Amino acid sequence: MSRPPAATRTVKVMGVINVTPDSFSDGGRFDDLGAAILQARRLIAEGADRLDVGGESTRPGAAPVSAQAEIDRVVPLIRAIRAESGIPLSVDTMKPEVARAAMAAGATLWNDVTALRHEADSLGTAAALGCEVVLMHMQGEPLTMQAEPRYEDVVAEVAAFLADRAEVAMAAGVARERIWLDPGIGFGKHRTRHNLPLLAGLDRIVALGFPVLLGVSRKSFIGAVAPGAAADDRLGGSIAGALAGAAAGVAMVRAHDVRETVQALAVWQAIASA
Ligand code: HH2
Repeated sequence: MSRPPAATRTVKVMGVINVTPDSFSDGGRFDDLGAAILQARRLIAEGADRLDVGGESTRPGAAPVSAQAEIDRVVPLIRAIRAESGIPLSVDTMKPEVARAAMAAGATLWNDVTALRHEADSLGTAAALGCEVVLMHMQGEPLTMQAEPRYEDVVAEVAAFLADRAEVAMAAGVARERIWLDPGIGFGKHRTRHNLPLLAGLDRIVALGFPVLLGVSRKSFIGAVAPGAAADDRLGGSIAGALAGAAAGVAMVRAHDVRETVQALAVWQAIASA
């Protein structure tokens, strides 16, 4: 196995908490504040480097949520975690209003699956907040993105999109060192024809020169490769995807199963640097 450069050997883990009734794998499990706080404590104890709090599902067909309803879901949890832990927190939202409320409550990273395209003031809000941002690739809109995604060369197109969004964000005043890129596995991509080549070509996204966040946890491409594996039965495939990301040099993986992901990455890293 090739030895990864020192700067890319320590892959961080972002634990996911969805305070939603309908997220594709953990919907309804943490939409009660008490259950969400317990889950946050658990993910921190399991070794999460960051936590990502979401109040709206992005799965195809998920019901849209108003900004106020989203704020009511995520802000109490962000406040509660902030009161007892210094772990960096992000908010998974497309809405500038929600990002503003989350940052005021103690989050420092805006994870936007639309790469700051959802609303006219998304870019200006990110610049004014001075927060870190995740710019993620998605073809189409969450509701319809899986209808008929098309690419000539998925890796080249995703890389070009992310490079362009980083330029646009910097031109709007977002500092270069606050930008993360994410290829958006499962967002407007055919389960195998697009997600697998994109995962195989992750090094070309890493080569853009920004830290890369990768979300493969429990996603449907795993169920396509391993038929019959339901969303809560995809741990092995999720870890395989995380390790493929680590080998390509991603900086962080987004995971529901933090304990197992941290362990897999630690062993991979120990082997890679032996
Ligand atoms: N995937 C999901 C949600 N947010 N954000 C980034 N940056 N990258 C991802 O791959 C990503 C993301 C989908 O997973 P989940 O949050 O579990 O489900 P849902 O959107 O249904 O709440």
